[in-house]
Amino acid sequence: MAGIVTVQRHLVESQSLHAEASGELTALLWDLSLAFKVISRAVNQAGLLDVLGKDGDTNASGDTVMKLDRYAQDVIFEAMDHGGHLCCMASEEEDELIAIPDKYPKGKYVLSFDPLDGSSNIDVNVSVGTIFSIHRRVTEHGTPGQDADALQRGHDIVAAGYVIYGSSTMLVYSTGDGVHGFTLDPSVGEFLLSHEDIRIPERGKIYSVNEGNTPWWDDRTRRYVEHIKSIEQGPYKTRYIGSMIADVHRTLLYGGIFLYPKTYKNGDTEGSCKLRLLYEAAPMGYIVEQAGGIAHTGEEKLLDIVPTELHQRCSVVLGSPADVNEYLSFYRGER
Ligand code: P6P
Repeated sequence: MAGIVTVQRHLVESQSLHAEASGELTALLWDLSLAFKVISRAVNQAGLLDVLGKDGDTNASGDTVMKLDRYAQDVIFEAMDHGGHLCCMASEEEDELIAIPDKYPKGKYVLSFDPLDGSSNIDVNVSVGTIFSIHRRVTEHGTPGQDADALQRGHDIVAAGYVIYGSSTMLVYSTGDGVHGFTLDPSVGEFLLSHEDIRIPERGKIYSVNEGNTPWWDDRTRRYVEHIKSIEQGPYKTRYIGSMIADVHRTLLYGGIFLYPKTYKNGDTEGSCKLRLLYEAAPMGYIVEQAGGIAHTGEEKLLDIVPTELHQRCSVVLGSPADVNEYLSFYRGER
């Protein structure tokens, strides 16, 4: 067993770094890790079980809900509703805040999550994932949670991470002391430490953006992308999976930049965003910044945004410091 570090052991050892830690966050994350194993089993069997195909519903963001989305939502709710660690939850799949049932105690944390991000890719066997972030509640302890508990800045996250259900199932999380990756060993049913203290490279050679939106970007973004595609820049390689956890996970390990800028379609002068702040952009931005990268919207640092709605969207520019700063120099009109 020498050298084998389970996520449980890592959580307990990380907790010991914080004298004030009560162990509640550790227990919360341990409960979450069980939900991830259950979802991993379903995603990996998706081709065999009757869980493919669209459930017909649409979620709060107007996306068609795939059956696995709903399954993942239910698994996380059932794993987290009774432990007494949460006062409420916010999910991509639920229009409103999710209450903790009256019969269970209300805890001091709030969980925001996207149960299965990238789900439009499920039936073509592309990596999908779960994204989560945890804040301390800001309303009266012991009472049912309120929107205010979920509507907090990314800077105030106490823990966040994602699970990527791909060629292997990997949990990547941070509690503020760096970013650590754990790979699920199905033979023992444990997440084992495989990527300790992940640090994003200062600069990469990969850009990740949906260039199908090029006609609707602002000119500065278009000029930046043309710049990194130029011969003198290498040029950069393009990699775009269309599943945020997969594109950001690769950016975290290999470096480079992930962009989902505003689009200006049909006379839209304000610009529209696609990615959701609370349970996509902020947790992924938190992870990237904990690994030494930068998370931005073009206009402001992503983790500074104070959410006003559970499903609000924002533009996303994140990745290696040199790459994000180069994009910002174009976006600010300095180049
Ligand atoms: P597009 C998946 O639906 C998602 O929310 C993210 O995981 C992904 O980065 C993005 O949308 C892909 O959007 O417009 O490029 O298909």
